[in-house]
Amino acid sequence: MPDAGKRITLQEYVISECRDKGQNQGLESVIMAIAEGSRRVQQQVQQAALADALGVTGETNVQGEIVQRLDTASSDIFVETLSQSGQVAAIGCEEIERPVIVEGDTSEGYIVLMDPLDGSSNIDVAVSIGSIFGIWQKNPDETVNDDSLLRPGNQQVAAAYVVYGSSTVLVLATKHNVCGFTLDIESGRFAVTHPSIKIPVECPYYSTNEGNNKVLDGPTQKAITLLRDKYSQRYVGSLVADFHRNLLKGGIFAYPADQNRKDGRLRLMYEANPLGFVAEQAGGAASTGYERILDIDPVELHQRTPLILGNKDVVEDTVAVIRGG
Ligand code: P6P
Repeated sequence: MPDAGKRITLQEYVISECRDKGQNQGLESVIMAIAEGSRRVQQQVQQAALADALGVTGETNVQGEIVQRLDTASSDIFVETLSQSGQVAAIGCEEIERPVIVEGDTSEGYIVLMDPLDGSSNIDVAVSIGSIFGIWQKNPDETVNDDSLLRPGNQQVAAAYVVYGSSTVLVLATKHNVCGFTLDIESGRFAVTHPSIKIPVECPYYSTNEGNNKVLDGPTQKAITLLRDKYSQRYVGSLVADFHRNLLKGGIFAYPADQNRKDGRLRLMYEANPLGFVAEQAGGAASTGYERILDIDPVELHQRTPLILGNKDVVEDTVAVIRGG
């Protein structure tokens, strides 16, 4: 087993990125809460079948989607670790209709928007899934309420995602860098494995649900056809897995609006905004097809958005065709 002990740990990295640079005081505690939660989620995901924890709860979430038992378990885990960090004032979560306002003195705290377990349809078939987090710094002395969470993505101070795949990788984007860490199962610590991630200029892959092609408008169908003619399709059906591959290898992810989903399928606040922040910090781009994702002024916690995400040049070319260029 490679010695993760010789690698910089996530905690050492976050201290150097934040505390030593005198920025985002307390962000380290938020990141470590995400890390601890993902370590526990990883254990649950790996053991779910053996613990009879697969399957559905019989409920539907605010999105009207069937709730997987691991969705609820993951949401509970992250709400607990984030609330106990002492630095989180409020949490928005895909699985919870209203924001969780954390009690206690968090006058200098952070606001975290999360999709605790993305890719639920893949849980029962052992395909990669993930967790996604957007992090905003609350305004000092603001008394947080539901509206405190409705901030544009361009005000995020950091974003992170975790992919539970052949290994468990946490990717953290701050204003200065995008860094990947791999979980050492034995020690329970994340160690640096991808020190400084930049999305490759070469773009070998496109990720889209080709089954939706028949319900796309003309310009969008043309945009997807151009991607199909140029690149190889890779589509897992888990946004985090598709995005992580494209971030490391080069590629574009496209879930555009269609006749059945005029506002798109994916969620702005805890999917598009965090991954758009990661993409841009890695030299990529994120668009609705008509505007930059991070510039959208949100009106509703669970609002959806079309999402074109990945290699900057290819995103820009695809957007130009969607807009009828
Ligand atoms: P479709 C998973 O449910 C998810 O929210 C994303 O992770 C994924 O990219 C998308 O939906 C897949 O949607 O319509 O292709 O099954």
